[in-house]
Amino acid sequence: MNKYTDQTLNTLLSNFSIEEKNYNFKPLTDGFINDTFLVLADNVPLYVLQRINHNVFDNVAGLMNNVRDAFEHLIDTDYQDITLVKTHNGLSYLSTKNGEKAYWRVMTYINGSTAYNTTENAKIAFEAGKIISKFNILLQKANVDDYVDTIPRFHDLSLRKNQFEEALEKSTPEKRNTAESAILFAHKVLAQLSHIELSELPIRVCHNDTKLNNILFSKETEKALCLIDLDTLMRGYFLYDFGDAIRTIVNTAPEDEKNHDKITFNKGLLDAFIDGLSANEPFLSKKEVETLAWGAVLMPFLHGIRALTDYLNGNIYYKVAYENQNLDRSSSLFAFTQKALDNFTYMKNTISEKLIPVDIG
Ligand code: GN1
Ligand code: MG
Repeated sequence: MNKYTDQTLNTLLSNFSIEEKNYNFKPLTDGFINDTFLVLADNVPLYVLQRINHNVFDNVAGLMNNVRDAFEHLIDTDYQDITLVKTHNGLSYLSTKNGEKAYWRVMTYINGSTAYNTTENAKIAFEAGKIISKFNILLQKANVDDYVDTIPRFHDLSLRKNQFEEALEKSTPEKRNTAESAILFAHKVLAQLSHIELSELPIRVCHNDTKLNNILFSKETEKALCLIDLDTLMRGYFLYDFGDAIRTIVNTAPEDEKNHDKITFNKGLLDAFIDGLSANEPFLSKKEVETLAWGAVLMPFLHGIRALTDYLNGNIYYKVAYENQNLDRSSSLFAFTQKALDNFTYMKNTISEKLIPVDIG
């Protein structure tokens, strides 16, 4: 991240339609994929400048087109909008070629907003549910065929299984030994999940990365304002958005928590989140409501197996802060997957009590 000086970043910004001045930059280091900077003038945060990782997202033009289209639908009194700042050429991103190729975009920053990595607060859980249902309801008006798959088969379990088996085969005996219990767990759950039937679920434009820290909240009122990080916005099933939220809200510990005693399946937070989902008009089909609980098993498991695969591959996909971080993340995500399985009946009952299905033809 330190590879960019303020001067380099100011030069990049001069390509965008914002006032020319000497901005300051604060790296935001929570993401695993892109490089992100808060842009400040006189200590006031004004914009977010981001370098899109084109090794992960190889169709940047398609990705930015998805985001532009979605922003046109995400307009509502209960949804705060973010604007893409155009370049002087009228484009929604800048591509640079001097030396290494890179893609940059600038978005407006919502002052007074904040994000949480974890929460113990039922109001935050409720608000998260409410904004996620609002987001999915607003995007029902979008045409799924206008959206490209920014990462094809992103949440496809059979793809992730193949990538895992391949990494396992190529990995060293030492790594396999260190990761032994995670590998055993992966095989066990892969067998259990193979029967989930997704084919009758409607395909929606989903966020596909609705972890809690991708939701902005008002610092003052704790109301959820909007979702951020729309890079994986593409076709998907609602249970993906459900499961990613559950794994980061109902578990009050961080994603890479090493002490598994701290990993929770907090029923109060689950109830509050589902109450939030139902605070907007009903929008889920009968089949979606019936299969929703699987999302809370599938998503932590998918992220866990991806992290495990990356550990076995030698950390080539996610940025890691230390050698075994991917393994710690996978073990922790698997511990939560087990808790979701243990609480499956409770989840199913709560969902069917609180979420009224609709006919969506
Ligand atoms: C990655 O970089 P970030 O935090 O937006 C990953 C998500 C995971 C997340 C954390 C494109 O997202 O799927 O939820 O790490 N994004 C991609 O596990 O792989
Ligand atoms: Mg993301």
